Amino acid sequence: MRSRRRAGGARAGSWRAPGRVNLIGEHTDYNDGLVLPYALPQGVTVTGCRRDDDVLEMHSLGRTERVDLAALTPGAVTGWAAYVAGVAACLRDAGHPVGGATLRFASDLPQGAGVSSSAALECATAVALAGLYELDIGGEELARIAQRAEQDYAGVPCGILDQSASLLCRADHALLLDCRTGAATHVPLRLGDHRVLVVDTRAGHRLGDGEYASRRSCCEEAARALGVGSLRDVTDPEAAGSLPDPVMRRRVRHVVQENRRVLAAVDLLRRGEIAELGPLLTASHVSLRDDYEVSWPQADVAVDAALAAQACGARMCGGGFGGSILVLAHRDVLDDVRVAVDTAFSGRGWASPRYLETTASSGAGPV
Ligand code: GAF
Repeated sequence: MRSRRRAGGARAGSWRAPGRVNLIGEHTDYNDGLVLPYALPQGVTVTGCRRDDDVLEMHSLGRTERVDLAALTPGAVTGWAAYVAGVAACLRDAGHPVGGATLRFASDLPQGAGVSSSAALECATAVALAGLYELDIGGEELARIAQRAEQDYAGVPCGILDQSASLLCRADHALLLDCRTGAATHVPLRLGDHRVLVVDTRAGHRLGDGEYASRRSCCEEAARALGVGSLRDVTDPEAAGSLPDPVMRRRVRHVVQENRRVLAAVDLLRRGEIAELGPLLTASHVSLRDDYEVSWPQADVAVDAALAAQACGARMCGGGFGGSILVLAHRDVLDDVRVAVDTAFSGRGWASPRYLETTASSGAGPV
């Protein structure tokens, strides 16, 4: 749908889009399921201005890329610039009259850490171009456009979790998103004396190498075999028992139980029973490790070390195969958790992890 011009747009300005932590609800988004992310204070900032030609000029970390928007097709741009150019192209494909721009990016998000640096780049581009061209486009539509850019221009068949988190989250709240209906509910995140610590395991994280895509296609095949539109329609974990393939059965069991865990987590948050969230997070990790098979050795070791140091719960976060875990712990044991994870890593000769204490921040917008 062609967008309307919005009052207060600018020919130049700065915008910011955050990364995210997904509290719980992993590999559920592309199964029409439930997710519960919140936005990080860290993100991607873009400063930009409109151009009179149809050229997109992109600057980041001393690198410059230029593309002619009229000639842009998937595959024409690669690397980091594909995420940016892809958003411009997908905005235009959706009927939004976006023209040339010069965009300068800066980021304080760790890259490859599984906290959505790609989505933050896409969403920063989306809000910047919408702002520069004075387009009135809602966050849900921008999220779908940014998702399309990642799928078509970066080749990752991702769900809608990361882009929605970056665009729709609110400060001090987690976002309960129903990925089937798009219904977004902001759930107050009052952790009291507890903290969520992100531990970047420094094991590189890439979703474009086929494993993520194969999980998604396995779920789609399972839904077809079970005669449902998506795995969201499967509410009884035992229903998967009719599937002949044991791997597929395990994948389905993860998705069905993870959706239930999201709802249970929301209940606990609303009741202020924060420590009780811990076992749900750990159960999510075990399921992602054993049933969905997307965990990696550093994540498993970090989760075990955190739990041994009296964390309430811990789980891998994001798509998997590298990246970060999140740990829910009372603030009094945070130092013990760090020491326990550091010790476990150094004992194995692994690089020291990086730690990020998180707070729930607001979604993308003008700076
Ligand atoms: C990645 C994807 F981009 C998301 O869409 C989601 O599927 C996530 O992995 C797993 O929950 O971040």
